[in-house]
Amino acid sequence: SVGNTDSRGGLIVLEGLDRCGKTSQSGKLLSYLEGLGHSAELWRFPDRTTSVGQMISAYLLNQSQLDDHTIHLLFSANRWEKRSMMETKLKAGTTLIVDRYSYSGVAFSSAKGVDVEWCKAPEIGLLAPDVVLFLDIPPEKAAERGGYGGERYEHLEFQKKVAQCYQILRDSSWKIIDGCRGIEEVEKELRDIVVDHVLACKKGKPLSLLWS
Ligand code: 2DT
Repeated sequence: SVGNTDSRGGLIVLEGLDRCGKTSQSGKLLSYLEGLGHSAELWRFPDRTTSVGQMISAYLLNQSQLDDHTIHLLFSANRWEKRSMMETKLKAGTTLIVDRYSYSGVAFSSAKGVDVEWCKAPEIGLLAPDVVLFLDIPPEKAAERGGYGGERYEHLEFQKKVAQCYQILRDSSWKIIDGCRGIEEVEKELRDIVVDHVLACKKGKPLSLLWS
């Protein structure tokens, strides 16, 4: 625990394969929470706006080559550079809806063969999500949805490996959401889960840290 028990915002993370619907659902959750009168912001990782983020973006666009460990640490650094702002916002009562977080970090790097424990180590001490909404969709189905861009990881064979790597990261903060259903049906399920967590945080649920 980082010791704060005052009313705070929730740290809500969406995870899943490319094309699972995370980004659309994140936007919908933001509007929903705002409509209920909650203070909320939409964040995403990688945050490509920082200088570290620009290095990550160039790598994802295949404009640069980096060793697997090096890019892993850049993704992690990109979360660390936002950590204090994250804590400030949460303690000020703002809920953060975060599109990808440390689980993407570990799943994508370990899918390349990097050791899982090694992947987790630089994430230790980041803020732990109050809930991880994992939008579950088979890689083949995600690929059928089309719209894979031309980025580095957007290939079926690699996404299959990522799907396996996500499995071993599941913990008690995860909710597995069937992402194969229609967008409204998924949205409805997410809304209730998120509101429950936002209220629990408001009532004083303490912040905790990764990786535990
Ligand atoms: P999008 O911006 O389209 O989500 O793609 N990734 C992401 C990692 O490999 N490690 C990380 O820590 C994070 C946050 C997932 C970003 C791509 O980068 C991958 C897809």
